[in-house]
Amino acid sequence: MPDFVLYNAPQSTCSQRVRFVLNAKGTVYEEHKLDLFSGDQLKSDYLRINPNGVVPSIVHDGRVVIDSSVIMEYLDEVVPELGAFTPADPVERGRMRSMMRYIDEVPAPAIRIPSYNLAFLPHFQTMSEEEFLALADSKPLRKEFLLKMGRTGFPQAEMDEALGRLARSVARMDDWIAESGGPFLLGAQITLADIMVMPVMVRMDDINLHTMWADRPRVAAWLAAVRAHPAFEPTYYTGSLLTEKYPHLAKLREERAHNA
Ligand SMILES: N[C@@H](CCC(=O)N[C@@H](CS)C(=O)NCC(=O)O)C(=O)O
Repeated sequence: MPDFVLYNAPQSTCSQRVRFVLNAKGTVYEEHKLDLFSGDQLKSDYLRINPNGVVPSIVHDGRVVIDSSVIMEYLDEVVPELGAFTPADPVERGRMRSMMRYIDEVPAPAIRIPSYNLAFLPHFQTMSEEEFLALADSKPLRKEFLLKMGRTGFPQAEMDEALGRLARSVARMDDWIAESGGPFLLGAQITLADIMVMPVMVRMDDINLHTMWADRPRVAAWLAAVRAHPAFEPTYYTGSLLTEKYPHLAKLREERAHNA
């Protein structure tokens, strides 16, 4: 059995961060794919690993580490010989960590709103009100989030607010790249900060929000550089994108390609 066991979900943006680090380091790991719509993350066996009832979680030599950004830092510490994603200079390291905090504060929660409204909502609409309330109640971390969405989706005001936060995040990334000289957020080397925000940007691209960086060539070049990393493809295996699962989103994307 490999030393690392990853519990995750193909389309989960938090899981994609961790898969990228594992793949980039060439780490051998056993992958467990949880079906988040069937509630695998809320089963008692899994709650013993991660009491927050979310993915990802990693078990290393029988010991559990949870929360994607913590797992990324942990992996970079325990597998340092296979490519470091953390700058050696303490000031740069601090800079990377403040970017990571910003990413978890602003764009990472914001992308959930369009993701749920555009892709996941129909799943909840098939439930009765009682089933939906019971499901929300069973979620240790996301009860209020789900109740706010309800079975009609987040209201337009909430959607606009999320899109505003995403646009501000893209502008912030553009500033960081300009300051560092790129192509990555902190300069020539890809760091954990890039990997943190990668799934948000890939998701935005997937759901046609790429227009937010249409006039920001530095951000477009950043995304191209991340996609060119050898860890990108194995991380985004088939089934990792929303357009690969939801035909109505795929159709929008095809129209986009057609009009380009
Ligand atoms: N802060 C946590 C958040 C994890 C999280 O929200 N995971 C989502 C998928 S990206 C999840 O498991 N959702 C399941 C649910 O809402 O029931 C992390 O970064 O690991």
